[in-house]
Amino acid sequence: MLKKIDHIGIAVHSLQEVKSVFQSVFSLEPDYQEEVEDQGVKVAGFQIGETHLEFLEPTRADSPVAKYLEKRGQGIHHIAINVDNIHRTMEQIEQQGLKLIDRQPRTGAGGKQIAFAHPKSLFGILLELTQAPSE
Ligand code: CMX
Repeated sequence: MLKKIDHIGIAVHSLQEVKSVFQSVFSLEPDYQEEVEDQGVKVAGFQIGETHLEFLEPTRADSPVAKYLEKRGQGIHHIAINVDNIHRTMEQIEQQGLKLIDRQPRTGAGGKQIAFAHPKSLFGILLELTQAPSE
């Protein structure tokens, strides 16, 4: 059901600051950057081996990431796991008692289909399911 960790999402105040630190400390540039308007964030992803660290900066005050930063400060916001069939996985995890935030998948960074499960139903982890556009 779960294929691999697609990315770890990290809430930050400034992507510019992250890019500057990653460039000077690790000589790393982001391999994707985009705005996901639906989620109220700008993201920058750095490849680390087979996965990514994805930094998220809010673009509006009412976005989930802005609320998270205000309440908990910068840090790990979610873990995204790649699945073969997002609809089927959503159905299965809901049947097993997890609380879905999204009733239907939405479009996230890179055109992936994404859906979230509530951290209160999974040991405090905000889980993002992702399915690549071609899958
Ligand atoms: N990880 C762990 N716990 C979290 C959390 C997170 N990311 N976000 C909120 N919580 C906890 C809060 O600390 C709070 O706990 P307490 O009641 O113990 O204080 C509880 O969940 C409720 O938090 P809240 O601040 O009242 O927030 P909401 O219930 O309004 O929203 C959530 C929480 C998860 C439903 C909302 O953030 C959401 O819908 N997230 C999914 C969408 C999203 O995060 N998009 C950004 C990423 C976009 C992308 O990757 O493209």
